[in-house]
Parts: sequence; structure tokens; C-alpha cells
Amino acid sequence: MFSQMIATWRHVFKLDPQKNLSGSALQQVCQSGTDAIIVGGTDGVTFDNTVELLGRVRRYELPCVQEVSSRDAIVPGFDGYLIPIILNASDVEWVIGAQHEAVKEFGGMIPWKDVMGEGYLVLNPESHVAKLTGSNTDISAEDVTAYAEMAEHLFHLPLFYVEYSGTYGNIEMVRAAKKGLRRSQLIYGGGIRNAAQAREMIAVADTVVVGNIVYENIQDALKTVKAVKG
Ligand code: 1GP
Repeated sequence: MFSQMIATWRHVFKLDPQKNLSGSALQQVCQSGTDAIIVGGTDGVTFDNTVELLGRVRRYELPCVQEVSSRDAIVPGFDGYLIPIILNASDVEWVIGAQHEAVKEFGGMIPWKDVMGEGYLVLNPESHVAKLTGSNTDISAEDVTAYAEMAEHLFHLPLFYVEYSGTYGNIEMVRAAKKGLRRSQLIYGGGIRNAAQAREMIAVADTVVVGNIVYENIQDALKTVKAVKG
């Protein structure tokens, strides 16, 4: 079951369908011992480039899930689907609007047992996702704890994602999120570029997500797996 599978994840790589990754780098990523591949990105994600990346990852045995950012790019055949709900977005489109449109369009075809909502907190003001969603990133640790409590107790979201996409985050903010959670799984992603950073974040978060460094320095990316999983 999707929710049971995701609960075991400690380390995942997030691959962007718009970016180029050689066959050899993809093989190393998929055979690194990471728990899963998330396919997703903010810009330029299309049905075609998502299908292509899914097909390449499917040559390996690990789970592959899609993080949906555009309803036009939803591709059947993933092991599961993650639906971001941007809790600190100023534009309601990214809290409930885009999701509503997608459910209206695909309702009867959605395999709900393979779908999970992620309460996202976007904290890097320079990131594409922060700009796109108008996220309010100027918030305190107390705000973060309150968002986490709301995600778990009001919205019953199984996943809470502290997103610093593109920059390494403030560990105190991750601790503040953890403070607000009892059952929901805490995911951290953003700017992990080496083993030490991965180790620091996994000491607080339940799961760490490693993205950009895969495309910049594959060897350093691979070292984050061992740092997290030992
Ligand atoms: C992005 O949280 C992920 O959604 C990973 O971030 O690409 O900065 O590693 P990076």
C-alpha cells in the first residue's frame, strides 16, 4: 500500500523531467540504495518528458512516484502520486484551486489509494515555487509549528514537506515543524549538496529529498544516500 511504502522512506532522489541526466548517472542514482525516485518539478514538466523519464526509471527495481505540478502532465503507471498543497501560498490556486480542477477533470479515474496529499511549506523566497505560488516565506519558527499542527490535526495530511528548493534550509525551522507533528511524516528538501547536510537534516526529518545536486555532482549526490541510510 502506498502510504505504508512511503512511511519507510528515509532518502529519496527527486528527478526533474525537464533536465538531462545521462544513462550512467541515472543508473547510479537508481542503484544507489535510495528508497525511491520522485519525478517532478516546477517548470517545463510535460506529459511527454514525464513519460520518458518514468520509462527510463522503470528499468530499475525501486519505487517511482509522481509529484504532480500540472494536471496536463499526470501520467498513469507510477507507483503513487503526491499532491502538493502549498499551505503558505498567498494565491488560493495553489492551496486548493489547481487540485480542484484536476479532481473535477479526472475524478472517476483517480486511483485514490495511490494518492497522498503533501502539506507544503515553501521557505526559500528565491525559489521558482515560492515565486509561482506567492508563498509567504517571511515567517517565524512558531508559524512553522502552527502550520505543521494544522496540517496534521485540521487537514489530516499524512505528509508535511518543508521545502527550501535550491538552498540549504534553516535547521531550526525543520525542528519547529517536527515540534508540531506526531503522526504526519516530515519531509525535508532543499539544497542538500553533501553528506553532512543530509545527515543534519535526517536527524530531524523523517525523510530527506535530494534534487539539484544529482545534475551538478553525481558523486556528492550518491554520498547523501549512505549518510542517511548508513
Ligand atoms: C525540490 O525539495 C526538492 O523540490 C529538492 O531540492 O533540488 O534544492 O535539492 P533541491
